Amino acid sequence: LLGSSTSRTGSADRAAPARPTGLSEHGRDTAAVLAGLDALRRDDHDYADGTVFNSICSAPLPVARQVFAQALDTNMGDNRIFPSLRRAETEVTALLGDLLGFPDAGGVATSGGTEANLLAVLAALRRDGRRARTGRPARIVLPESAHFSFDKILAMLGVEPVYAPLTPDLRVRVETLRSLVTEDTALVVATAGTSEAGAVDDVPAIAEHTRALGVPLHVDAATGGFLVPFARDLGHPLPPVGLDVPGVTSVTLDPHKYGGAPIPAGQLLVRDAADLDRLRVASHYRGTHDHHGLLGTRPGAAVLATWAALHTLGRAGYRTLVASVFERRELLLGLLRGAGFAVAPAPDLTVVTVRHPAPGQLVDALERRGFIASVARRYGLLRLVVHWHQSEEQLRALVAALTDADRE
Ligand code: 0PR
Repeated sequence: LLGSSTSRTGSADRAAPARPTGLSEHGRDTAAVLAGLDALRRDDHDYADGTVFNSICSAPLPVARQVFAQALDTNMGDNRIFPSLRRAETEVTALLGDLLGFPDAGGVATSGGTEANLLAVLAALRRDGRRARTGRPARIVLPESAHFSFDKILAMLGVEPVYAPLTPDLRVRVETLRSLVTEDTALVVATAGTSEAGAVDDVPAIAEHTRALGVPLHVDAATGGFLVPFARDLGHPLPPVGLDVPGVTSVTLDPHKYGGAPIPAGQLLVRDAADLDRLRVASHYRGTHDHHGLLGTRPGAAVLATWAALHTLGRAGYRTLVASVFERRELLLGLLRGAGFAVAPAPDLTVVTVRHPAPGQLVDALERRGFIASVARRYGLLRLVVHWHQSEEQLRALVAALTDADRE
């Protein structure tokens, strides 16, 4: 099941980029431009080359790549020129709604998880009549593990965050979170697959409480949206995280992570169509449509490629891919433990964290050996991301390099 490919070594050139001398008067021929581009990209890694162990993104499916390339000129900001895009967005929304347990979901195709999270927060603020009456800043309760997209969003929207602490498993501490939520809370956020550790919050336990108080609950499933449903089918002990959980009002998911679609495909799903109305902005041209997202001109290629990925794989295709990623994870865990590394905690999804006295130095030493790993800075843990671009041989090479780097 695990393919093989060679591993490359040599770390990226960290020298400052050369300063361009300005736009030349006359253009260059295509061959010269492409040669220049090769030089520009000389230090880029390739997901397939066995060096990338820090990325939740991967190469898209071949069909998604093909569709994206063919649809580069399509613009979701104008569905009179491209009526297919509204149909594709509606269909993708229904397919992803079905995946997350609610085929009647409304939704917006976004540019990645950041925009989807932003729209969820904005919809909640507009839903929050109480705040409008009191004039106080809106309060949002979110886990300390929330993705840094929320740092941007809360700053942009002037929202006051209330952070709930984590358990040793790096999931949000449900009892404490529940105690922080009041009827004045504009929104609660839970994460289904934190970017740093892949931890999946106990969404049903949180939702029970928010629902009783009438507070909306957004699940950031950018990382885990395509993993959790299939992992559950495969018998992994994970809670449901989607709109099948009563009380969950919106979900973010990122088809460009484990969905086989290209960057920047992203998606917001909402239970209640009224949330889409809260986001609606009318464009200024007669005959053109309303906008629900942040972007005006937006790439139709991403939604068409997502449509193609979903229809190509079907449930069985995703289940097989997810099984293969979990198989790689088990291999990596065994190799790490065998080499004496302290895995901490047992991972929910595909991010493996390792306790180490100097994770930063270890990552630097690994990079000198050509491998990209990362440090989950807030936890002080070495972070390794498992993805389907890695072969068994490459995972073995990683752990051999880690062992070697650790001796430095
Ligand atoms: N929420 C969660 C839980 C995420 O993991 C991410 C992305 C986002 C929101 C934001 O989504 P967009 O990046 O699509 O706007 N998390 C990745 C991460 O932090 C982003 C990433 C992916 C970074 C690949 C580097 C990389 O190589 O890991």
